[in-house]
Amino acid sequence: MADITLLGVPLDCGKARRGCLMGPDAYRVADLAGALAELGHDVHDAGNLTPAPLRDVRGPDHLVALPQVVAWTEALITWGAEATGMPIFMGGDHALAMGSVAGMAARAERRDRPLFVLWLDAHSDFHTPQTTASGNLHGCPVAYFTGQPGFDAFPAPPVPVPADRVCMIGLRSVDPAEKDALQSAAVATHDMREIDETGIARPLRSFLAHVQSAGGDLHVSLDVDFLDPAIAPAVGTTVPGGATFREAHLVMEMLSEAGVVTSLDLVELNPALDERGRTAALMVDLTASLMGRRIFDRPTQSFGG
Ligand code: HAR
Ligand code: MN
Ligand code: MN
Ligand code: MN
Repeated sequence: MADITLLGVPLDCGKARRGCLMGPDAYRVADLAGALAELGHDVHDAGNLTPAPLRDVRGPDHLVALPQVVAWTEALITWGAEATGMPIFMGGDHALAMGSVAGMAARAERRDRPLFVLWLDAHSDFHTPQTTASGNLHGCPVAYFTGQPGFDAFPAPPVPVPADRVCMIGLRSVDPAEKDALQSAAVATHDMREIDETGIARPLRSFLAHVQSAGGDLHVSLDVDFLDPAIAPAVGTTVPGGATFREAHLVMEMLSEAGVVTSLDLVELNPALDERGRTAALMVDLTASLMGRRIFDRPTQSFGG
């Protein structure tokens, strides 16, 4: 059983529309801790993280809340590098993944293991401060933690994650600049057209086999908008054509069976946009599936063969 730490990260400045700061409490109200404890895990709620003190940082003028996002990133890297067990980062918007992933990469290096990242999102979040048109830093975390240039205002990621250790599934909103950058980067990108043609299990299975054979740690970053808006309305950036209830559960069950997941982000939940808490409840159920909830037990799967 896992030693799970829930960390609230009420970061709400990665974009203009407010509400994600209520995310951590929505997960508490939906009893994420109870759902995981019921599966036999040892669960601790570490409360909410506090950002580092604001510094006078410079960057392109159109960036939204740059000093604040830098301050959160610093606090997350410090917290994550020392974390033990299985951290679950309860967001907060996706700008938190700059610090959560950079922190987990620092921790993985200390454990002498390579860190891999599974990015479950409608968006590739691969902008740099120079390419983002919106100025919203929640659209930039993957470029940051893979060590792309242009993040001078930020602390350098202690251990950049090589792009070829990142796998994105669920893509259906990729800006032209991101598309160009992804074409020359080694990130594995699986868009919804591919999922429709081949199914969601195929790219996931091959990525998990790769993580297993490398003896890696796996960080999963789950953006609410990975899911179809019909089942997950509580997000500011809904994009039609997302993962179904069944696809999302299958992903979580395969992740659980692979036994390689060592940390998780739950991001972009905006409780002000939810309908009677159903998106929060779905995210809790998906996390429970990731942590071992099953209909029936199956023989442990080997993704190597
Ligand atoms: N690509 C767009 C931008 O940079 C939208 C980014 C939206 N990102 C998230 N997280 N909601 O995936 O503004
Ligand atoms: Mn414990
Ligand atoms: Mn995202
Ligand atoms: Mn998204």
